[in-house]
Amino acid sequence: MRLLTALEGGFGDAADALVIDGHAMSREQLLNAATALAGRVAGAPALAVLARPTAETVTAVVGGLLAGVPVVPLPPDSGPKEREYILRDSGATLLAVRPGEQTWEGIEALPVELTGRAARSGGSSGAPGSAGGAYPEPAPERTAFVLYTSGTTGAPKGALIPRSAVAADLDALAAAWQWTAEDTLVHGLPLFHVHGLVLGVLGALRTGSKLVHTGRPTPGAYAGARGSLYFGVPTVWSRVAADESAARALSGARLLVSGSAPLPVPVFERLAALTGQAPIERYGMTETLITVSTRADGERRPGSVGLPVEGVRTRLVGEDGAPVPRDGETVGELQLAGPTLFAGYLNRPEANAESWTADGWFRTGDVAVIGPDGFHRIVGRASVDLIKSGGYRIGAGEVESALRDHPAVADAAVVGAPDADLGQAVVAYVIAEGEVTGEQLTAFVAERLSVHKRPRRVVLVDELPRNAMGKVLKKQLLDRA
Ligand code: MCA
Ligand code: AMP
Repeated sequence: MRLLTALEGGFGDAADALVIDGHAMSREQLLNAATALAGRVAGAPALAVLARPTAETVTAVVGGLLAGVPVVPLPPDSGPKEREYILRDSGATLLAVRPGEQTWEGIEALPVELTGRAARSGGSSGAPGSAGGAYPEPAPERTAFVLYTSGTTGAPKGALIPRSAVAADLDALAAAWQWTAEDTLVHGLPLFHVHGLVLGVLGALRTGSKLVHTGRPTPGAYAGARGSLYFGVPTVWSRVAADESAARALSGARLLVSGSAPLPVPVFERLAALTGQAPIERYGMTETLITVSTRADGERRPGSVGLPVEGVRTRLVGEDGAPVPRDGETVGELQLAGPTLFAGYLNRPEANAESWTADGWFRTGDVAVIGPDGFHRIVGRASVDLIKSGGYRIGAGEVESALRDHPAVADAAVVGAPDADLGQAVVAYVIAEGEVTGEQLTAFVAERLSVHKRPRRVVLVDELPRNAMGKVLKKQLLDRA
């Protein structure tokens, strides 16, 4: 079975089957343009895509997938430090861009044309391997994506996501959410993460639902889109809930789905009151895709992410390594197994060894509780050094290292402080040894890494609290923040 089952007919088509930031495409137009692109990337070790929310990005991603070439989405605002690392580590030789756009030294620009000749009329696209020009389906174990995601320290790690994991996850979510070709999916999430790209684009191309990408995930854009199925991170939902008329405009939707970070209970309740329906909350990770969710036909409990999706198994393990009872009270580290899991981190044998238990379970690093009824509640993260801000995963170590690159910074410690809008906000405590302002340091990080990794607040201090071993006491900093 093909990964993008709905791309090649059988699900009907429409001139506006996909609307990406105002640009409408039929599925046939997408298939033609992507097939033409696939002919130019086939055989490349990896295809990087400058992942702005555009029709070109969607075309490039689909082209890479058709050709069986691993796709490496590059955050469009990533600065040189992050960008150079991702391009080098992934081994990408091509970067999909808009026609006429320049790339950086060391990587070849691949302009994405939105017009392509018919893919299924006699092989005119030049794609090898089958009659009609369509590509043979690559093996399910082949890598669909290399998705870069932050760890507690160091540069981001490239998670290798097999095609089979994407297919298994989308099918499990379609079952949990009764997601079909009758739906119109609406969201405005970035296209370089699982949420916006795998669920938010490939989901539509597998289920056959229409897709409206709003460019930005603003309450007004969601309200105006008239969809049946909406995706958002909690920051998006809390902004919708604060905008009464936008929230009421969603009352005709079938399902509002939240994920990527904990949905605060007051936001859940306000959304339910204003739209007439309780949101679905689901839990996931770049490395595992979406593994636990409440169901369209089941209970939607505030503060809970529900039950494992089809094929996924979960367990809780205590600090001593022993199993934790499913009593709704005892916390443990959540571990996962199943067909939606990644194949490992690229070029990171140590991280791979640390991530898996001897008996083959993936350690999420999330702390959870499971009730006797099987409902899962995510309590927090085991490490203070992984921050979730606006649904983005940000490693404290990566931001600290960028700050230390500034000539006026002697040392820095970064924490995620509670924030009503973003869930957590990146706050940096910095020991400066020269003249520098917080704004300058914020801009420095935004330029070198990604804008969303920048500190929202910089506190200049004379010293950092440390324990006897010299380790910074982040809990103390959090109390101050
Ligand atoms: C601000 N800006 C700056 C600076 N400060 N630019 C340069 N330098 C600066 N110092 C600009 C930004 O570029 C942006 O411009 C604008 O100001 C606003 O920035 P920001 O405050 O970051 O945006 P926001 O509106 O507050 O963002 C909130 C958001 C965003 C829209 C909710 O955080 C977001 O899209 N989150 C989604 C993250 C996500 O998809 N995570 C999924 C991970 P401009 O407006 O021009 O861009 S996958 C996952 O977690 C798993 C699998 C799961 O479970 O889903
Ligand atoms: P990422 O790698 O960006 O996909 O981030 C994955 C992390 O996001 C998980 O390990 C969790 O800490 C967090 N996360 C995702 N969904 C939820 C949720 N519904 N509730 C709480 N945390 C979540």
